[in-house]
Amino acid sequence: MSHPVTQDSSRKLSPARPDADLFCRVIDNFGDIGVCWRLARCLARDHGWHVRLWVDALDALARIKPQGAAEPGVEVRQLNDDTLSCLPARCVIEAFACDLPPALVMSMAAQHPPPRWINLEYLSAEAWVEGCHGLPSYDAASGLTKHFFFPGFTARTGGLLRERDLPAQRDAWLADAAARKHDLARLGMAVDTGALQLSLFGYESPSIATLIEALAAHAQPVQLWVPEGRSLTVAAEALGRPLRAGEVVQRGALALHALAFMDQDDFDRLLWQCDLNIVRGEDSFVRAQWAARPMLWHIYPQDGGAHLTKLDAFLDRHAEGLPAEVATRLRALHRGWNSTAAVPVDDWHAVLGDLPLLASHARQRAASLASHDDLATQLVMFNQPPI
Ligand code: TRH
Repeated sequence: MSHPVTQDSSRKLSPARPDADLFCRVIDNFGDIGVCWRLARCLARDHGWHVRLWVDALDALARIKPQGAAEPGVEVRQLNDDTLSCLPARCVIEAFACDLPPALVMSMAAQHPPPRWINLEYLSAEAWVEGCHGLPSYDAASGLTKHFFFPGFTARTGGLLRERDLPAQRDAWLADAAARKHDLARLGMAVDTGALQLSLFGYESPSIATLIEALAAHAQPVQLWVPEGRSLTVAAEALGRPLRAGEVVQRGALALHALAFMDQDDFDRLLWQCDLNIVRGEDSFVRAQWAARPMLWHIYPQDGGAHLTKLDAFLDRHAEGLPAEVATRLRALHRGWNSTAAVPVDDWHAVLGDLPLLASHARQRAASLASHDDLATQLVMFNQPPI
């Protein structure tokens, strides 16, 4: 059940003080900034918050952020610990336990009352998340308390990032052939409507080679869209030739299209129009679920195989309601893709045969997940003073 979010009237009393300072340090790739930019946008667009987004790597933000008009309500600032001195916002969010600049923590401690201090954690479907979401943690150095905020898949977690109008936007775009054609053409995508559509945005996996082999032998034409990046490099190796954005390689039934890296909104459109999306990390993983299409998750590898526990926890939830043999194949595909051994070509064929069933399952899953409050809404509720 979605909760309405009431406006906090204290905002109007101090317009100069932002509602949130959101801190992001880019470890690698695009997930850290991808999540933070999306959260900043949701807080601003859906809740009217004024967000200062502090980022140490503005170049990473530039890759994913739609160009052109500024985003009302979001102020992007270069994060530079040495020069940071400003009045903290009412709510200070450190994403993924990135350390806050010490000078900021000192000014937070000097405020009465101090800002709400949130540590936004990584997404996991594991059961323990419910018990840890919202827990306080005392910071002895400053005397402040911060709270852990865990995204998640159940009502007892912080929820998933989702713009308020996302399902409606997705469905409207899919129903509007002219808009679709225009956007896809802008992205350099000549879509063959009779072809099976796949996208590939993962890391390196030996299964990319067997996927190509299976698709080349598929009974129906296939278009595989691969944005520039790590998976495209592996695909190019498998095909034995370099691949630049805009180039197409034909192998049997398969046309593999290399795409230029696009902004987050266009990346959504790519996912919306595909029959199977291979995604990774955290943000594209969530977006593939909102696309309501079958998906395969390339999870971010962690030391000691911790990511495999996370993967299993997700699959336990994701496969709920699927016929047992389809669920078993889906699980084996995920396990295979995330291992160092390639998924056998026959297994690919079997899963491609499951796509119609997986498609209706994905629609149900997306609708069920969308019945929970989204992450930005929950954060806003968490920040409201008790009545
Ligand atoms: O890029 P990722 O692998 O990100 C990460 C980081 O490695 C991070 O350190 C780790 O903590 C986290 O994963 C779990 O995958 P992710 O999360 O899917 O982020 C990719 C972002 O890039 C996402 O916001 C979508 C966006 N994107 C575009 O905007 N345009 C594109 O063309 C593509 C392919 C992706």
